[in-house]
Amino acid sequence: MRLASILPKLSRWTRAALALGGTALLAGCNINFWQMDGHQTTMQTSGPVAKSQLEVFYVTCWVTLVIFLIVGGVLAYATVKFKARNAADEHAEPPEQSHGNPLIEISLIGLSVLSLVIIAIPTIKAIGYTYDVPEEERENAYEVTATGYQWWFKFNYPSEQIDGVGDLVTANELVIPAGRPVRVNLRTLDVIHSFWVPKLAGKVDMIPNRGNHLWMQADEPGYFWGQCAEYCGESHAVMRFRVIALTEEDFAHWVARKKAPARTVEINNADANDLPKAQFASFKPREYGFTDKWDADAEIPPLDNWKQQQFPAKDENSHLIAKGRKLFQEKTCLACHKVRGHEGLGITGPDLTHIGSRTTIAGGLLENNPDQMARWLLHPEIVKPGNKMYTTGYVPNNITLSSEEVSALVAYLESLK
Ligand code: HEC
Ligand SMILES: [Cu+2]
Repeated sequence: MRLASILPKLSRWTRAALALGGTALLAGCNINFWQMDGHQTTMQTSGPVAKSQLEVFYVTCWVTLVIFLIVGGVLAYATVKFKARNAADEHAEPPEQSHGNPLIEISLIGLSVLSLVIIAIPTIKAIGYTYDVPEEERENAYEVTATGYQWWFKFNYPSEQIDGVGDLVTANELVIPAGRPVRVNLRTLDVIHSFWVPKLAGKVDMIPNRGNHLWMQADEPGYFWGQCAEYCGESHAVMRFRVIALTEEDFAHWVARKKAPARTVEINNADANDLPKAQFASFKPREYGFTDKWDADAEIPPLDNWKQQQFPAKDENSHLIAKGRKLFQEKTCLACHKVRGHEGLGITGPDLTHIGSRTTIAGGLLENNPDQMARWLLHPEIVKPGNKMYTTGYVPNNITLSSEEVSALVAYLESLK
C-alpha cells in the first residue's frame, strides 16, 4: 500500500506522533539546526570572502523579513476586519474600494526602490571585493589553478616548479597556506563545473574556453569541504574535494615533500614469508562501511587526521607493494595515472604520485583507507556511477581484479605517501 493512501486513515494522534518522530530522527542525524554548522554550511565562515558573502545574505534576509511583516500584517488585518461574520454579511456590498489611490501607489513604488537600493549597495560592494584579491594584498597572494574533470578536480601549483617536469600537480585535495590570500584560476577540461568551498568562498563556474578565477583566504589552519556546484552529469552530486589550510611553515614542508618523486619502499626479504592473506574477499559492493573520520564529532579532528595520513603505515609489506607496482603496469592503470618517478605516465586520471597521503579518494567521496581503496578498485561503477575510470578504462580494457591483486594494488597505492 502506498504511503499516501495510508496517511489519511491514521488518527490525528498517530500522525502527530509520526511527525514528532520524524523531527527527532532528523535532529538525531547530526544536523544541528540552530547552529547550522555542518561541513558545508555558509552560516559559519572561516575566511573574509565567505564572510562578505554571508553579510550580503543577512542584508537581503532582513530587508525581505520587513517586507514580509508589512505585507503579512496588511493581509492579516484585511482578513480579520472584512471577514463575513453572519449570513447577512455574505451578501453585503463590498466595502469602499481604494484602487488607484495615488498616495499608496507612490509609497509602494518608493518603498520597493528603497529596499532594492538597500540590498544593492552592499551587494555591489561584495561583488567587487570577492572578484579578486584586494590591490594592497596582491603581492602577498598565492596562486593555484583548479581544473574540473568529470568528476574530480586537478590542482596545479605554478609557483612550485619541479625540474624537468613543470608545475607541482595534485588532485582532489587543495593544500593552501593559511592567513594568506589564495587566487584560484578556474579551468575545466570538459563541461561546466563550479568551484565552491562554502566556508571559504564560491561559487564561480569553471567554463570551457574561458578563464575564470576567484580568491579565498582561510583565517586559520583547517580542513574544509568543497563541492562542484554546477550540474555536470551523472556523478555531479559526488564530485567533491577538500581544502587543507596549513601554517606557512607546515605548508613549506608539504610543498617540499610533494615535489619529491613517488616513494619507493625498499624490498625487505623477511616480508616474503609474511604476506597477508587476501583481505578483501568477502567485500560487499553496496555496503557503505564508512568510518567517517572527518565528522565533526569524530575522535580525531579532521586536520590532525590529515596530518597522520602523511606518515607511512607501520604494517607495510614490501613484497606486496612491489607486486602492486607491477600490477599497476600490467593492468594498464599507468596509462591514465601519473606516478612521478615510477612507471605511471597518464594524465587523464588524477595524479597518484602521493595518493597515500590524501585523506580521500574518488573525488573526495570515500575516506582513504585500505577498505575503501579496495572497494573503489573492485567496484568503481557502483561507488561512482558513470566515472571515466570504469567507462573508458575498465570496460574497454577488460580490467578485472582478483582479491589478491586488489590487496597488492592497495598496498602499493597506500605506500605512495
Ligand atoms: C581510462 C583511464 C583509467 C584507467 C585505465 C584507470 N584509471 Fe584510475 N581513475 C581514472 C579516473 C578518470 C579517475 C577519477 C574518477 C572520479 O573520481 O570520478 C580515477 C581514479 C582513481 C583513483 C582515485 C584517485 C583520487 O585521487 O581520488 C585511484 C586510486 C585509481 N584511479 C587507481 C587506479 C588503478 C589501480 C587502476 C588500474 C587497475 C586504474 N586506476 C585504472 C582513470 C583511469
Ligand atoms: Cu562538476
